[in-house]
Amino acid sequence: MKKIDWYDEFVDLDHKPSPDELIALFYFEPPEGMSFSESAGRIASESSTGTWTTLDRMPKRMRSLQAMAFEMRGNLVKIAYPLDLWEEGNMPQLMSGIAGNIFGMKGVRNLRLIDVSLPSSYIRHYKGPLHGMDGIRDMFKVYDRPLTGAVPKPKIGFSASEHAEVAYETWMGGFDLVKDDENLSSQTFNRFDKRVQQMTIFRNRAEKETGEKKDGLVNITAETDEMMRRADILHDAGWKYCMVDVVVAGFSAVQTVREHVQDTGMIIHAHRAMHAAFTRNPHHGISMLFLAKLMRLAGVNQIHTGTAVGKLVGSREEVKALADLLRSDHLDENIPLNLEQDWGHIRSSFPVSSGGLHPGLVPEVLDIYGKDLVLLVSGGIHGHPKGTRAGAKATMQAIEAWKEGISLEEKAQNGAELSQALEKWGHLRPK
Ligand code: CAP
Ligand code: MG
Repeated sequence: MKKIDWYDEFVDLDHKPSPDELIALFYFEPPEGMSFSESAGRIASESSTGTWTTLDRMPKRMRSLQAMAFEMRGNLVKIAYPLDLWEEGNMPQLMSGIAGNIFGMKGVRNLRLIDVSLPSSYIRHYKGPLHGMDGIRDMFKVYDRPLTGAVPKPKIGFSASEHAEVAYETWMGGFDLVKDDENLSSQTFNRFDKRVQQMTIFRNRAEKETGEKKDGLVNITAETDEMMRRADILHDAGWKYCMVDVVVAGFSAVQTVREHVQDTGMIIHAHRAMHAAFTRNPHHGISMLFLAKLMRLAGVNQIHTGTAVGKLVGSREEVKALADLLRSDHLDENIPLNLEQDWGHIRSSFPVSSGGLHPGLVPEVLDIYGKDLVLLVSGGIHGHPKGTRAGAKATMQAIEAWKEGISLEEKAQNGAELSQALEKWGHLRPK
């Protein structure tokens, strides 16, 4: 019978990828009655040049664009993608290929994109972060501890001036940064322009009174032209950072913001709200590791990576792998978590740990991450019995205890604020 499909031509276990091929690692489950090889062929075909049936008049040269499944181990498959499949520097197009139709194919029951090893011939078309972690530390003159920050809570509802007053208390408690919550943009009760104006007044006052650099992660997420306008308002008011909800804004928007800050030198904080819609299921979707890789490549300076001990999902191993991916120049292959990655000219990004944290959990988080981290403690300072400023002080005392290698309880003997925090929360791990 005449061959009607050609998926087997996208599987070659003897294929040796060339140095400039992109290598993707997938977890996959074939549907009932389909072999692993047939299913792997469908993944490679649909994410490169294939379709469901043979094409008798296909020009021979197009075979050089075919992806090739070349290594299979249980539910894991590695697929090599010729470089020419990918437009230089176009992140959305990369995702339409390796993370597009394939998730909806009947040829897989489940499919998860774990990682893609990007060759230097691909990453050279991206700028990456404008400042590495060192550049950001130089701005704050903070070198021996994590950068610290908090979100005013309740997360939504303050007026612009109330928001700025909470920010002032946070900065006066010793924190470096005050972050907008992911769903705060420019609502009727807290317009963006008004919030920036109020925050600027209180930031200047806090800097004057403390002698320390203070800044904010103000959320510019909106339609892209409006995002540029908001970034410029921040820059003109002397702010170093802007914040983007990168998943809901999208890869194109992140690339646009990165181009836009090239001249102003602004730092981009990436919130990852909505990531868990596709990162959480271990059998289907896209790993947080790959999202973080793309965000560093796109040029964000810091991105949320979890706590392992707080209120949101993310294992200790995943959190550690994420931190290494963002901070290092090279990552060795560590299946099933990640593939090898050389970062070349791409500067480092800070991991951000946030979500259900309070002073009692600080040492556990720092034991995982070390000091090269942005630590966000929000409910865990505003819920302090003595209020926001005391909560921030308690957190700073907890960081000092970790640095000094002493227990929180010991540190609390000389830190009333930490003692009060431990009395309320102890070492509670919120659910
Ligand atoms: C944390 C937070 C952050 C989450 C995001 C919140 O507040 O502001 O958005 O940390 O999760 O809205 O829950 P709390 P992740 O400190 O009061 O919990 O960092 O995992 O992306
Ligand atoms: Mg939030």
